[in-house]
Amino acid sequence: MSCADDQFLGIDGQFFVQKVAAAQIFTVLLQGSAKLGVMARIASMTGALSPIFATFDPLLVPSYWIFLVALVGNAIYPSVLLTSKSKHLQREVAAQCDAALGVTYFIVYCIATWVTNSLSRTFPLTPYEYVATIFPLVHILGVARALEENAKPLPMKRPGLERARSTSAMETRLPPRVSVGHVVIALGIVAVIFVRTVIEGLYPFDDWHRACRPCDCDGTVLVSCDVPKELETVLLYLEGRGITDIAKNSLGKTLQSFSLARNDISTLAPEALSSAEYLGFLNLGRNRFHALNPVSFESNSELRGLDLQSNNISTIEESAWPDSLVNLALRGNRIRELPAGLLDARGLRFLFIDDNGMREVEAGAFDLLPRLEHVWFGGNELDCASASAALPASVVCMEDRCDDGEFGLMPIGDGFCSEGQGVLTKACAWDGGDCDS
Ligand SMILES: [Ca+2]
Repeated sequence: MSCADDQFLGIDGQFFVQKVAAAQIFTVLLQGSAKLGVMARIASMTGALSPIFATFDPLLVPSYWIFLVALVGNAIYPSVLLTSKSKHLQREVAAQCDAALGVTYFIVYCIATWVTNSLSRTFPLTPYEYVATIFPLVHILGVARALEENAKPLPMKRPGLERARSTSAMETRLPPRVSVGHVVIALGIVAVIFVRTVIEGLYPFDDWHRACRPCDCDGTVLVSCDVPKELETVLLYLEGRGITDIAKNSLGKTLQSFSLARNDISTLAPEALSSAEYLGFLNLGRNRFHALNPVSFESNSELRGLDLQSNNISTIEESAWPDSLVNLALRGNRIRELPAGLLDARGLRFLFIDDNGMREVEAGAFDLLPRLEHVWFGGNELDCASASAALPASVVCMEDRCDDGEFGLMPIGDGFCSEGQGVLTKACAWDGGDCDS
């Protein structure tokens, strides 16, 4: 079988050019139809990445264009090289082009889907997407093997292959008429795939300057997030976009970490977050909240961290938080009093109520926080000593300021060792103990 394969379809085989021509049409169709739309959506995620992947942010748009250029190149190169009278161009260079394009498809796509946290796209679930992702890799291995075989000295070849090897490049080249047909078909496929993204209104035909890109706002209300939904992204950062509210069902189900820091939100509609049922971390810091409205989090039974720092919150109302909540940051608000029996969060371990100008903590204020470990209390009128009567003995009261950088206070106690994010310090309770193992 492999002998026949070498003789007819291998790099030196009689039907090598026909095989390459056919395979390249298939590659263009598969890569283009499965991935160009994904790459276009990823391009419009620019500016909405987690700070962890900020380095890659400027690369999202170029990666779309690299992918598109690779597709066009893939459509054109076979008809140029396979019609060549030079055996070197017709065989080796064609195989090298093939391998280079395969590497491009694989690497560009994997990095782009990884940094946008579109994990189900990187590790696709449907057989079609699976083939489209893995095919270039398998193909590269095949091409590499063929090039390697070809590099072997002639005497190593079996006698039967001598005829094939002696076939001149002129005889085996793709007839010019076929090559014209090839390039027309291949470019036609790329054009159809491209037009489909135009119809869908994807990058570069979307409104790049819209305030809530990659989502859409009606005025200042976030009304849909189709691109992140379709990418099934798990992290989304829409910071400083002037957003005031979120319409029901705008968020995708796969969203796990969502930042709306530095917007203009004062209240959230009751079901604003209900569609994001796996939401684990929410940053609402530096908005305009003047009260806590935990009714908004009723459907978010996975919520582990909530950052509400630097808002305008002055009172704690009676509130039941999801039992999953581990870290609540109320730093930099105007909560002057902590009344008894109102803050009810059965799983809460880390509470930031520093920089509030706190004057009074009632006895029993922490009674409904049975798992509380650390309270940050600096920058208040009361200090830890004067609040100690209300604090259970097992709770560590912190007066040192835990400095949060671009990653915010949410890494503390999130269950992951957040080394390099500035929280592995005594003042930050050693990342909430996340690095102990
Ligand atoms: Ca951590």
